[in-house]
Amino acid sequence: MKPFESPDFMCIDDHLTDDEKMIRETVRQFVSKEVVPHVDDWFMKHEFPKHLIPMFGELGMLGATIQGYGCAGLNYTSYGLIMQELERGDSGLRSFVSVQGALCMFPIAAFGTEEHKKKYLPKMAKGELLGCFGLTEPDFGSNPGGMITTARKDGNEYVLNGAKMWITSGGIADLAIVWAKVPEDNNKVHGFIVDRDRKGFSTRDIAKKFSLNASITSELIFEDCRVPASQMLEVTGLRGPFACLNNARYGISWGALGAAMACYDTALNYAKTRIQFDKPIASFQLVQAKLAEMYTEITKGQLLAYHLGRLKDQGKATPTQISMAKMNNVSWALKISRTARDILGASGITHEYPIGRHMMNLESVNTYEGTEDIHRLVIGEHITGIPAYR
Ligand code: TGC
Ligand code: FAD
Repeated sequence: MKPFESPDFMCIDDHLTDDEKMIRETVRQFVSKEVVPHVDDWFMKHEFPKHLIPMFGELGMLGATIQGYGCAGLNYTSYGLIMQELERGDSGLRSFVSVQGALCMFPIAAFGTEEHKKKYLPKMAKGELLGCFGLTEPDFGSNPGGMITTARKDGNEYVLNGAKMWITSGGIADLAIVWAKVPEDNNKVHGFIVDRDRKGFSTRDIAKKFSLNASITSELIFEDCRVPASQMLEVTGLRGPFACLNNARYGISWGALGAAMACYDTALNYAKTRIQFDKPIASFQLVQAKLAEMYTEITKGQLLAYHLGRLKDQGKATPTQISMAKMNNVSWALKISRTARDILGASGITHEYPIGRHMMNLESVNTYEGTEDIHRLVIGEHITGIPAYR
């Protein structure tokens, strides 16, 4: 099979540095060799490929943008390219890397003490310690501000009670970044690093998913779980978890392009070789219209992600710009996967091709990290000045 090449209609490659291209190529080869041939099997068996974790570490993918503490200190464009290549393999693997880096290592780096950073980051960068991020609750998804998990102060400890739901990597995590309301601080939201071995902390994996089967999704349960006050992060209010989401959403805007590219590439190759009415179906205008739309939307998504990456590297990217990129690129990736499935006809529903898996994964990606409509409302608020969530 010929090596994968990403579309580059608008010559974005001309603007990438040699280092950025080299990072993309390294991850591309890793995904082609270690992920693509096996991932359908993992997906079918509902298995997360833990054996890849040390390789993620060796390749510098974990906490890739963090400076020092054993992290690669890459720029955000390189990080985006890594996410794109990983998600070409499977959204579940990109999810794992997003959660470890953007949602767990980032808050430790940004809001942790020097002691936290030294204790956790070097091991997390190697994949020796795994993290999960608990914001969503069974009754509070799009509206995390309503959360009912509490962390009551009791002397030099906080006592956590509540549950977090749909938590990526929960079942395998050595630590959880948990967001809870502190009654002694007017119910303001605070973040805690909760080690797996704390008494009163348990997890339960969510089985029988249609989507992200090669990723672990769990419930976190806290029953009078005591954590030392020193495990509290130095940030108050929802801006703490939302700052983490900005980084993860940014990565997803690139990642979704990778899934879209895998579907487009599969559909294009299929259309050129599938004969109906004595001709390749790629020769029919309606099929070409579908391919042209997929190609155009991938190209527009690339421009959005690339420009956002450069803004982020200059410290200029705003949360609303990130919302737009996450919303647009995931929404289009999902539509592209559905169109690709259509081009393959009946073959599109089989596991012989990756499209069905990407399509089902993208349903989750469109929901997590803020649903498509929540991001639409974020943009609506930016335009009108009127928040319309409530
Ligand atoms: P609101 O009153 O607007 O804001 C509260 C405070 O937060 C600040 N803020 C932000 N700060 C940084 N970045 C952002 N993106 C921010 N958005 C808001 C805001 O300035 C304010 O700060 P302060 O200091 O004045 O208090 O909040 P709200 O309660 O009205 O909610 C707004 C809304 C709906 C947009 C927000 O709640 C939202 O984004 N909801 C979606 C929830 C979500 O995305 N959950 C994701 C959970 S994690 C996950 O899905 C991981 S999947 C991982 C994987 O497997 O890849
Ligand atoms: P709801 O908030 O109940 O939304 C249901 C529907 O109502 C959606 O269509 C939504 O757009 C719509 N809706 C809600 N409010 C409004 C409104 N104001 N106006 C218009 N429409 C609205 N969370 C974590 O904290 N950590 C994780 O690691 C994590 N991993 C996940 C992994 C997977 C596989 C999945 C599926 C989810 C994960 N999540 C995680 C949770 C995810 O962030 C939430 O599912 C998401 O925020 C949406 O919440 P919800 O599912 O409760 O849907």
